[in-house]
Amino acid sequence: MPDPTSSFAALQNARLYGILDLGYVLPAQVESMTAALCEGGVDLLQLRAKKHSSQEIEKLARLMQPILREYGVPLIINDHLEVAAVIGSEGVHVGQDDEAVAKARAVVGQGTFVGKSTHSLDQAVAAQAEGADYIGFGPLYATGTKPDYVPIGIHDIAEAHRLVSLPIFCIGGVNVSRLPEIISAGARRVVVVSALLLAPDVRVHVREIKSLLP
Ligand code: 3NM
Repeated sequence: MPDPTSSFAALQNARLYGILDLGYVLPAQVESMTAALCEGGVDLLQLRAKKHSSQEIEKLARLMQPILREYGVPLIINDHLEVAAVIGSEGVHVGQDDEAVAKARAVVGQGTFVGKSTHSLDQAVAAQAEGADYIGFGPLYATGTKPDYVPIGIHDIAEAHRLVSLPIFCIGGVNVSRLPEIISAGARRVVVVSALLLAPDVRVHVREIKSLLP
């Protein structure tokens, strides 16, 4: 079982949240990619797999766990609440269903943190009221990782931080060249997916993004 005190503390301190998305990474590369992201210095890592079975996700998550534990990086499972519960991941992430946070908590228990995707200020405030432990806020820009989502831009980032006291992870099209404007708009924490996973040298790229964050 994860130590909830240290994983909740890691969440509070996190600046760079990586997602190992199986749309970009082959199952055979999951361990080496996890190690590269950790060596570079991601603070949190989610496993996201939209087209894989629960059994496959569980198997891959179990391969990631020893590597993540070595680096003290919490593992967050996207959507698959039962997998999160069975493997004892530190966190779980859910989408915009009503009651998503309560449902997730009922399955994973109090020791696992629950994050929720939000796509507007109203949704951000609602997610806090619903009891989420952190929120994703985006997509800031159009992104091939979630092509059917309309970008919300960067103008509401500062207001989101005024309205919501939870950790807010800005997401969607975040990359090195956009980071300065995202940070100027008020972001303190980001999620980066394709820009990290497709980087020629993942470790170097993680370090570069971390060095640019406040
Ligand atoms: N969720 P990239 S945007 C998984 O807005 C995800 O909730 C989003 O990938 C949201 O860094 C997104 O490659 C994709 O743009 C982020």
